[in-house]
Amino acid sequence: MLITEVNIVFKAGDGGDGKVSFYKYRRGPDGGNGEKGGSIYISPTTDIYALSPFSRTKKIEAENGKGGMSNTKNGKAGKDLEIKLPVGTIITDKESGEVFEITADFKRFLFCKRGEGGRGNYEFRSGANTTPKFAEKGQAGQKRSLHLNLKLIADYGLIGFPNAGKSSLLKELTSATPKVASYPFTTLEPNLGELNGQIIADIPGLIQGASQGKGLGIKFLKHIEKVSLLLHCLSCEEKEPQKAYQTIRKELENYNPNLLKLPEIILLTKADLRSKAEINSYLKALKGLKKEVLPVSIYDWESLEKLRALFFKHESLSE
Ligand SMILES: Nc1nc2c(ncn2[C@@H]2O[C@H](COP(=O)(O)OP(=O)(O)OP(=O)(O)O)[C@@H](O)[C@H]2O)c(=O)[nH]1
Ligand SMILES: [Mg+2]
Repeated sequence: MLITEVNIVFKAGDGGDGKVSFYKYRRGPDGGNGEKGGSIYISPTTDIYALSPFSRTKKIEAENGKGGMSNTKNGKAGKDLEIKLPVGTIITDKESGEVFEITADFKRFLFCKRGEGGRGNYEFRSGANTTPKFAEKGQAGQKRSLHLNLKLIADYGLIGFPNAGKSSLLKELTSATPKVASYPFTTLEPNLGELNGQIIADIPGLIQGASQGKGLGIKFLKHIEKVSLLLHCLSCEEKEPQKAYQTIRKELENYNPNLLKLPEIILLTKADLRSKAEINSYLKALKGLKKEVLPVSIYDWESLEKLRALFFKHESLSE
């Protein structure tokens, strides 16, 4: 599943404590130094699934440094951690309020600073105090409580009435696993999937009056404002396909007239429910719209191949 939002704590390793210790027979100090902990670095990745491992964990910690030992032996340094975050991630430090955005040209960045090791009592010997009975504590590694929010800019947007088969198509075309059910408003939050490096967004169904706040649709229209292609899903179950199509277009227009300027194709969904002749009469009824119309069915492999081919054509045209 694509994870786009997590709360997590990143913590750099603490430094090891210095040791208080004395040579057995000569009475001088021999406590070694603690070593530094590991720092946490962040860097960008194009893997949009990179937040997924964080959904099962609350804290990511770099190794602590080990404490000093007798015989002036120092501890062992903790290993640094490098965390790759998907391009488009907005990191908010919940305590300081600082915000970082992972862009494609983001350079590897020291994000949580290690704690330095403490000095052992050997380091504190002097003429005035030949037997120091103290050592330094290691410093704490930096800890940050974070909110990570991946804002993907979708390339394709699936829109249409509730129950039109939008989520079913996303499921067939990508590895996303959205909920699909035979009732309206199954999808309550946008689902995202990836096909050939392109992001497809499936948003909750729109209904008449959506632009005035009816149903769930309106607050999700912002996710499709920047797509390069709208996939307008129109079910073969619609009795008046032209009218159904225009209802959705009107809602888009009321929300933001620019949405009407986006390239759009009509997917005549659930084509398996109708005969060839019926599909042809649908195509005829939609001809006046002067839009590309593709009958598709999740049960017809060939129709899905045609849809994939259409995506690839669109991609190569927009490159
Ligand atoms: N026969 C047939 N049924 C389909 C097809 N695609 C989807 N369905 C069914 O139609 C119903 C609705 O599918 P969804 O994919 O949940 O529809 P949706 O557009 O995402 O619906 P909302 O999330 O409510 O907006 C489910 O029962 C699906 O199994 C298809 O190609 N053929
Ligand atoms: Mg859905």
